[in-house]
Amino acid sequence: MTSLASCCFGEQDPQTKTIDKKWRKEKQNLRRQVKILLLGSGESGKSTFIKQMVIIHGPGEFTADEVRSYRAQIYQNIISAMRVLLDARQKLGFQWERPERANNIESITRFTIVDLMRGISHETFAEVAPIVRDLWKDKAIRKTYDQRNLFQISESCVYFFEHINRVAMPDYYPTNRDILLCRKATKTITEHTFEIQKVIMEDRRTNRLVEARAVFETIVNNRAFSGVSIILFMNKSDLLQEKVPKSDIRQFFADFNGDQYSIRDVQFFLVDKFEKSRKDRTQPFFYHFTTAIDTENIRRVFEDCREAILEQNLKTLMMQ
Ligand SMILES: Nc1nc2c(ncn2[C@@H]2O[C@H](COP(=O)(O)OP(=O)(O)OP(=O)(O)O)[C@@H](O)[C@H]2O)c(=O)[nH]1
Ligand SMILES: [Mg+2]
Repeated sequence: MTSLASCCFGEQDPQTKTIDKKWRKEKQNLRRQVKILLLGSGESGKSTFIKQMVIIHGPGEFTADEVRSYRAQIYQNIISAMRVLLDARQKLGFQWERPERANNIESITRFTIVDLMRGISHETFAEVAPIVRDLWKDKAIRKTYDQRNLFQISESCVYFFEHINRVAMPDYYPTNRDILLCRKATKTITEHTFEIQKVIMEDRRTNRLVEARAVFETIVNNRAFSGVSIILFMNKSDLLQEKVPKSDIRQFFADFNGDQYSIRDVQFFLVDKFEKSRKDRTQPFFYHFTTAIDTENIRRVFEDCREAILEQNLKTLMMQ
């Protein structure tokens, strides 16, 4: 676009030139700006993706206030997870490997949901950390964890149980990895410089994949999103990789007819399920297998997405 000054008055004065240059740059920036709306079922990794944006495209690290708040949240994550395991062990009726450990459970179960929501101080956490560490050693707790498909638990708890000595130190300062693995449910719709995320109420009785597909189906077929580039992130690929050799997908999807031990077969079967739920198949379909806690993976995926979106926007522009 030419400036008003140059078309009306011929030669530009320096000030107009500067404004003109600034305007062109602004416009270029706007063209490059991509807005992302992250939608997905609860605990699918939306906030984790945003944390990666802070690391990759933002300041690179979290503010001291954020880190402090994550520290308290990590204490909470650890105690809550052990509470869940203790409760599930009892319900499953697994016998303690060392019965004397049963004497210690009260120091964990005494924490009410309200206590946990209010926040755990370092002193309190330091007191219970050795007990958590010891309980995590018991075969009954490990066996309970192996049955986690029967109850709700964040799989990040294993990482924190294994790093509990470091977390319990008085000068503990969460690393980026700790922050990426820390779990805090988002209760609001939040707009960031990078994107908008939305929470959809979870239905805890449904298999998570079935739930995720239902969310996708609603979004992809919604008229509000027609003409918008939709990219499917099949997140938690690392966990799928761990699970495929141990469990049988045919238990959940009877129509699976590939090799149940092949990660690729399982991944593509699942993508296909999502793909087929699209009513309008004329729009291109992009998908990525992601691991939101892995910064390098998200850096690469984000670049690919940006290029794909820009390319598609360009095509749309040329068709207009
Ligand atoms: N192993 C693994 N854990 C992940 C991955 N993505 C997210 N997580 C963990 O899963 C938990 C939930 O992730 P969040 O990012 O809080 O999920 P969310 O979609 O924002 O959930 P809501 O806010 O409840 O809607 C966190 O503890 C993350 O560390 C992944 O790719 N692999
Ligand atoms: Mg969230």
